[in-house]
Amino acid sequence: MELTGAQALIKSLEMQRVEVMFGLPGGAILPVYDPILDSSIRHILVRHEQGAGHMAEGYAQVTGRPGVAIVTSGPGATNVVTPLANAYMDSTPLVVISGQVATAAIGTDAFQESDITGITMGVTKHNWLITDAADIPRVVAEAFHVATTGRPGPVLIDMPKDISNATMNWYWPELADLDLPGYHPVTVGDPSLVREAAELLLAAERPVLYVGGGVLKARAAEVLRELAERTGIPVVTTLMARGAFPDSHPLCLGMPGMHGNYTAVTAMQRSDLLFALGSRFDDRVTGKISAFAPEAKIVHVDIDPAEHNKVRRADVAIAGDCRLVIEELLVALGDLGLPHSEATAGHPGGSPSDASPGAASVPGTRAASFPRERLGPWRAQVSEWQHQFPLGYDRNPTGGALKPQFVLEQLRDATPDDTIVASGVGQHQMFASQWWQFDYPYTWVNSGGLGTMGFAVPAAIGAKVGRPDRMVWAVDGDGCFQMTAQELVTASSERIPVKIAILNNAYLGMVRQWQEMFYEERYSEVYLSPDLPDYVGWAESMGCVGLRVESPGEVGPAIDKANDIDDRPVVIDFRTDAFEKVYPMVAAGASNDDIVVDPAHGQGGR
Ligand SMILES: Cc1ncc(C[n+]2csc(CCOP(=O)(O)OP(=O)(O)O)c2C)c(N)n1
Repeated sequence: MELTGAQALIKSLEMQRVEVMFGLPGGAILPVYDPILDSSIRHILVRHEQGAGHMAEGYAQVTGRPGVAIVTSGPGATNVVTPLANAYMDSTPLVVISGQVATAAIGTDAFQESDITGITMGVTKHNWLITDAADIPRVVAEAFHVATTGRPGPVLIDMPKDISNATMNWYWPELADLDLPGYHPVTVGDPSLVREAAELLLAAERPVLYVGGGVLKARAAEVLRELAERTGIPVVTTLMARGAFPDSHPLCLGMPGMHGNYTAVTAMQRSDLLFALGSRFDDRVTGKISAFAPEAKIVHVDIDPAEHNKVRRADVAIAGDCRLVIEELLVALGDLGLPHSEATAGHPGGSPSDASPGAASVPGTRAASFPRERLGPWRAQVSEWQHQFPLGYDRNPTGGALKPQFVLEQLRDATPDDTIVASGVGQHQMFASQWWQFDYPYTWVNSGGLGTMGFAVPAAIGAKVGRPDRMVWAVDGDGCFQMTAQELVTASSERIPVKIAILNNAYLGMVRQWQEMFYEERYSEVYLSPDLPDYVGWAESMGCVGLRVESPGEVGPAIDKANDIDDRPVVIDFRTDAFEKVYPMVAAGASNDDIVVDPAHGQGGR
């Protein structure tokens, strides 16, 4: 069958069972837009290519399937660089297709030419410039394979216009036909290392399971819970791993790090064994690295061996998929005599997509001295910290100010437990991560590594496209909202009923907080105004319902109203206290020992 390159590209995407792509056309990609009309793939026309990339990320984060974005050459392609960098940092599988000028014009500074494979080399797992239409099916198959295997990540396919117009004979490659020399992602862990890790785990007195986003990528939430319950070891979930272990579980300590709660931060700091699963010892988690968890041995499980010993030397470094390694570990623990779990069943958190056929229970062979009795003092200490330092804020503020934490508590309590929450970057992101109760995996969509303002609105739209059955809220800052709000036009026209809570504190709040704390209250370029723009008017002009909330008593009714609307997006402009700060806080570069609990209320966190 003879096809044009453009037809072959769309057919290849169909072969990959792509159901939706987010994009915006232009000259160099025009030939590819024509066969989209005859395709089964839904195309969502965005208003800015950055929106396309973040929508594809939101879609990928909640479905586990690769997100697809399609853009034209030059400015279309450069507009998607931020989402590529974002997806690279957060290991999100993304396939971006960019148009390119005709091959004969490459290198001539042709109209709308940019060297996008060069530009994105550092922010993609791999990229391809197609120079022969016959390569298209193979390159598409390779691109999806690379994006979704090993440590997931973004890839880019650059498609010159003459290649789209050329003809080729259709074929579909087998896995063995792919041309990926040197690409052999690991899956299972080395059994002898797993055994060593199991022995360390059984010998520890103050262990912590330090869970990162890799656990979600590996769809390992269910086996993680089995590991925690069988060993009785407390769990921290990083910003990228919220939901990987239920916040309501008695073993859950919540989020560690710069704005983590006191117990999670301090448990890691005092631990004698940090069992890191799909986490990367990010500086926002470790604080001053030389002072981080000084007495802890480290077991580091990561599918990407480049993460091992990058920041902190591991005593046992296991390269492998977190789900498979935890399954191997459960077997090893059984062989070493660890009995079945204590009765902590009945907590939510797994999802059918998490089911792991090989993760069945493992018979214990002999009674072990470990671990729950021995962990008694450690767990008692952890509970004491939780009791002593719960997360808090001023619930009776002078003048009836609207506290952002109050808004989040109300929103959390008025929405279904499996609501998907997307956030921007700043104080509102930290408040959302602290105050939401994440009991289900894949319900928290956020920009953890790159920290991209403007992520929330398009990511929420992509998430709603991927999970139309779920309620999707974006929690955004007023600064972030102004960066990508135009995508609400996309959401209105495509009838994607996302809901946006703007925590409008009239400032670039997180930067204001740092200027207050570290620059002697010298506020430089952080004031935004609460009224300009008029968020309600803006929302309505974009086809959304716009609501404004100025006092605590209006919060509940407005949320109820928004929850009842499902035929268009809703935006609520919450006028929150401009001077609220995020606590607890470990200052940048400080030791986690110097965590500052809320000085006004003498409280730390959970
Ligand atoms: C694209 C981008 N530019 C700048 C920053 C630096 N930055 C981090 S948080 C922040 C303030 C965000 O303000 P807002 O969206 O109003 O949220 P708030 O902190 O007030 O909740 C800024 C400017 C960033 N993270 N991303």
